[in-house]
Amino acid sequence: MENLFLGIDSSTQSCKIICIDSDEGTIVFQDSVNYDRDLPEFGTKDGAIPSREPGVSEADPRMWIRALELLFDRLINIKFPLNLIKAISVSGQQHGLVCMDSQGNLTRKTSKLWNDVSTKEECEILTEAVGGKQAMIKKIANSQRPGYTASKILNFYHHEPEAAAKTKIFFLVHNYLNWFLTGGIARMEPGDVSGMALSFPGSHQWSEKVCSAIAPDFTTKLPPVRKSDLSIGPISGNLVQRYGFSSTCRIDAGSGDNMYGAIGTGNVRPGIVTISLGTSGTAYIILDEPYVDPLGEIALFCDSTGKFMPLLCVSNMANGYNDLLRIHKLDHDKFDQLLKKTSPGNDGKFIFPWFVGERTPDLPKAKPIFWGFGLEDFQLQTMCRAVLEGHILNLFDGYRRLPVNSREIRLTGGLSNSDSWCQTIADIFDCETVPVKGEGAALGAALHAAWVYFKENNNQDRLDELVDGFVILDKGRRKKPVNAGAYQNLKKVYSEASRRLRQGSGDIDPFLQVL
Ligand code: XUL
Repeated sequence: MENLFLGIDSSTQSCKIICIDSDEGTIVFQDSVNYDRDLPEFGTKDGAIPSREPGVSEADPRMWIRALELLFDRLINIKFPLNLIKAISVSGQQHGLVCMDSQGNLTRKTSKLWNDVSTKEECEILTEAVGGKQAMIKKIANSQRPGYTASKILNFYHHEPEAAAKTKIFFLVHNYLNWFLTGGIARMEPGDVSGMALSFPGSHQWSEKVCSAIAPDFTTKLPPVRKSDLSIGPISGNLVQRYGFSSTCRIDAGSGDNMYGAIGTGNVRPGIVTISLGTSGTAYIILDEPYVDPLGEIALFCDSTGKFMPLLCVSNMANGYNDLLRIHKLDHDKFDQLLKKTSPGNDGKFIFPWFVGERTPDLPKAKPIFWGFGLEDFQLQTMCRAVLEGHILNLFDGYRRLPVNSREIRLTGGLSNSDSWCQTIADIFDCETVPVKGEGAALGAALHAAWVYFKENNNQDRLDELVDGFVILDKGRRKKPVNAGAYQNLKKVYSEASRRLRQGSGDIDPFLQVL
């Protein structure tokens, strides 16, 4: 156990850690803390504080630190040799905003998360300031969406000007945890920074137009952005004292959860597609050069290895499915049994699964829509298939814009454990799917920590070797498309109906009515 590396994934609903032994090629420890269950004092549901205000999704950043402390306590209790950990890397949910004063106090008690869609107005203001959507895409390779960080910051300046004035540092989630782990180092890196929508990914320059539309002094509050493949400093003396880490343990740059999901699923070179089925649904590829979607529906981010990462994100994925299970007291097996009573394509019935508004298509205030249902169709089995297929049709509709033609899709995230999900994705995408074993982003973080450590200490670039040694495809659960024909027309119907719903020709926008 000479070379241990710790990966931490601070995600929407939980904090997971994985410790790898790079010499043995083994995972030596993994554990997780679920915020709702294990930290009830923070009062979250699905990782966010329930809010009456439409579209608001926020959490107390101290909860993420508390989760980490709880996991370190558990390691101490089992006498884990924390002193042998050579480096730690943090994966964080993307886009979440943490605001801090010069003393390290939060100037905003809660952080607006990636799935907060309350900042549509601010997106419009920023877009107008730059000269419209096309001009914005030209400047930063992305359109402004409420999920991204820029509009969250403008919203803070608008609604809490005094607190914004007191703020000295604007952070993303993983930067905040790095700040805690190092005892005060404030650094950013290109992967997560590209999700702020403040710069052209990879350009190393804040967009003057976007930033000045937020506040004149705003860029002085953004920490320096350094390369993703560097460590940022040693672990803090305080954590060495409390937990027995070695004082030489390094904290590496860290990144967003999708960037680390890519590493944890072996997606480190062009030609591979990953779909992550978590609270959000994402599909991404890695490219050597930037890809800019003229409609701004596919985001352009940097990855955490110096390349580019075009990414589709839908905000509705596990939510509709999990709520259906909860409300009807179903488990995955019972759901699958019910599904067997229906046939693929559900005779044309599906749900536009826009339960919490939607990022792609860009409908932050949308509501779900039942399509094709007659009065006799509201039976549980029909609903089950309509929810499952609705989620996947929605994902596919955005996926078609990714510049890729893949023969195999790698699946990660909680729902990749369900064979119904894996098979239905294979059928709707008309492409083989294979789940990747383990926790993608946390494993990616541990592998990144090891990669950076060996680069900095032994001058070795072992990324491919580490990925090949640790990323295991669950080949026994590979699914070939067997019902692709059932979805050919349905996909066209979904796409065209979605387009018409959004076209809008009347004087009210049905997606903006709060009834
Ligand atoms: C991606 C996105 C989500 C979060 C989830 O742009 O917003 O996938 O990263 O943690």
